[in-house]
Amino acid sequence: MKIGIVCYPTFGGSGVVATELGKALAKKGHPVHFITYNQPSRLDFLSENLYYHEVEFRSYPLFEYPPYELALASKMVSVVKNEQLDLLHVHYAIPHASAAYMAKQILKSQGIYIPVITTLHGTDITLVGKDASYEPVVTFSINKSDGVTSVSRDLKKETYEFFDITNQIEVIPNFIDLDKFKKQKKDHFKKAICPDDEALVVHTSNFRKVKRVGDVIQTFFNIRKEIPAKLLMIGDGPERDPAEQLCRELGVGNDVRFLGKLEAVEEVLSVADLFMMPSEKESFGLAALEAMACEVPVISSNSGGLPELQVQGVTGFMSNVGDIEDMTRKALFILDKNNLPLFKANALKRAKEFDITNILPLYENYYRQILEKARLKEAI
Ligand code: GMT
Repeated sequence: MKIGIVCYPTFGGSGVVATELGKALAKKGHPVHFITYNQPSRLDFLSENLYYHEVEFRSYPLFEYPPYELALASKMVSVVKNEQLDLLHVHYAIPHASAAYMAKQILKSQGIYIPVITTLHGTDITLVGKDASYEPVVTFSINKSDGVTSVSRDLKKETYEFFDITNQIEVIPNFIDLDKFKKQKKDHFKKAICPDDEALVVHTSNFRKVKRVGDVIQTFFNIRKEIPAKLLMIGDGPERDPAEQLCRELGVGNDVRFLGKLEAVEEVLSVADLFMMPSEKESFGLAALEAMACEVPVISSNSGGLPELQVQGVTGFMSNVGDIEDMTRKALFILDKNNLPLFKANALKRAKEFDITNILPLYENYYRQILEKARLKEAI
């Protein structure tokens, strides 16, 4: 199958899933064409089956807001035509699904039929998509997609609850490449961060409000009152400054390090004892899965799709959003030297269920199903 993938080329979960999916499909022999405004951050290896098409958009003094969606649709039209793609798979509904719909209509007027699959990732539904400024377009373009997938059962449920959706939604969870995300021997690194064998807590995110980074700091403050511990905060975003300020106010500045955006997250996860994801909303929680694959148990909220990833009391614990006392108690239980080894082993065992080799065939089968449906439609 010749597949076009449209995504955000950034560190965010949807871009990571799209890029890793494209790389895995290319390895299996499918030519994959990425269409984005920048080289995706994890598109870091060469393959005869991988192509990248940059969306260029001209600005003009009249445009206060450059019309990216139009440039994207135009690029999709040219790539589908020139590369004779079989299908387009767009990740994150806004604005990719509506741009794909426009491209599809343009191609149809030229006698070319291209099926479009939209994958819903989370905030495109739970936060941004629901907003009145986008909702009608999101609803329309989901309904007009030839196939729709969501990364958890919870996200599927929420999509049906908040939008007037007539299309079927297929759940295909996030996945992990266990060759990349695995515990590596990094003793020197652990020694440098935790010279007195302190417990190491890690958080990674885009530091948006929805991630509740303040809860990570507050919980860490409580943990550190009981046991020696260090905290590494990876990523960057609007809530980083307030989080650093909170560390200063609580007097934990010396035990918390903000590392900013980091490529090799797996190296830090390799020496971690606990991962924290107290999010207000989380459709799946890819960052938690990455931690689990590196044998790190997780303290998270019980929001969104997290209960579809975490097993309560086995891979870690889930608490109600904002319940810092509960998260503290549970974190201390995990970090107890008598309990930690089992939690670590369980985290890895669960992560293996989301191995890319298990999930990739789900996408391939779904593609075939949608292509078959499209062929039947064309034949009528
Ligand atoms: O906020 C983020 O975590 C980034 C966001 C994105 O769209 O890039 O991630 C979403 O998609 C990931 C991949 O499917 C999911 O694992 C994340 O849970 C989801 N984030 C939220 O729902 C907040």
